[in-house]
Amino acid sequence: MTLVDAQIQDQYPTRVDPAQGRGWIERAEPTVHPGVTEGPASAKELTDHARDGFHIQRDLLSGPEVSSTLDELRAMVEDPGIRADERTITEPASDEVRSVFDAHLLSERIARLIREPRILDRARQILGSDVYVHQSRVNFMPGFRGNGFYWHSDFETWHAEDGMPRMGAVSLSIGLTDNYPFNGGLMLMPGAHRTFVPCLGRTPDDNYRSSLKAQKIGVPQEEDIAALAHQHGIEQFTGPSGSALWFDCNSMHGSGNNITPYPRSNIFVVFNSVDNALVEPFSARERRPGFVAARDFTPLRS
Ligand code: 6CS
Ligand code: FE
Repeated sequence: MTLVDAQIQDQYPTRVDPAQGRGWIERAEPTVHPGVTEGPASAKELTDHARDGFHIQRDLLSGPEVSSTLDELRAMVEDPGIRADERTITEPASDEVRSVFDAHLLSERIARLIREPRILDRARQILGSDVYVHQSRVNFMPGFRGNGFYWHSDFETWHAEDGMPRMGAVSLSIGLTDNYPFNGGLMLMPGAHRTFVPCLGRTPDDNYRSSLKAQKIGVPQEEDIAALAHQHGIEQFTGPSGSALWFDCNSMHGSGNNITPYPRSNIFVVFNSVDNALVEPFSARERRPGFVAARDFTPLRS
């Protein structure tokens, strides 16, 4: 096997046939990667992140920063051009906006924010290298009709459908509205990020056109979810707007539907290590479009 073959060897086979079985695979990579010793994250935050696969940052954004960002995004989704754009995903049962992808390209404010040391340098500390944006989105999770996201590992999708070789990415979720236990606050299983759970089912062509509305392929079997929950328990990211959650690409997470009047609108930005650049999908016939899986690996600079 050449070095190249070794580099693109599939360490995490998924979307397998039931007959192949789907034994759990132990994570090969560290969660906090070595390589960058300086940055805004404290030793305790990094220890917590390594242990649980996530850590919470209170008051990442100030009140004025939250309100000005939310106002800009709410105005943006009123624009008919944005509503018609393929990067805008509506809820399955209504035409409410569920997500807008490429938020860091559509919003100058978000473009500047993610380059600030308080965010960029924390991502570099966790990933141990220069980073680039793999994907960004605003999940609006509107009141009354905001559908949740079933249990899943983002990495399972990014590996299978985007060709992300290893677990070298981290997501940042920033609350633009208050995140409550009852309005779709993100649930995570602390420590489950150290286990890769292969999923069943072949990836249909253009899967993203439906999976971003409601994911059917690439979700674990119920017995896997139950076993992980019994082993690790379930915690929830809640807090006032401006709070932020950093979570590992392989965190098992999900959120419930929002039937309350209170929207749970969060910005999500996925940082990938420049040493973990995408290759070809490991379990899909075609690449996904750039707005869900960037192919420009230029390091992000302040
Ligand atoms: O397919 C994706 O990339 C998206 N799907 C989910 C359920 N979470 C991560 C990401 O936004
Ligand atoms: Fe996700």
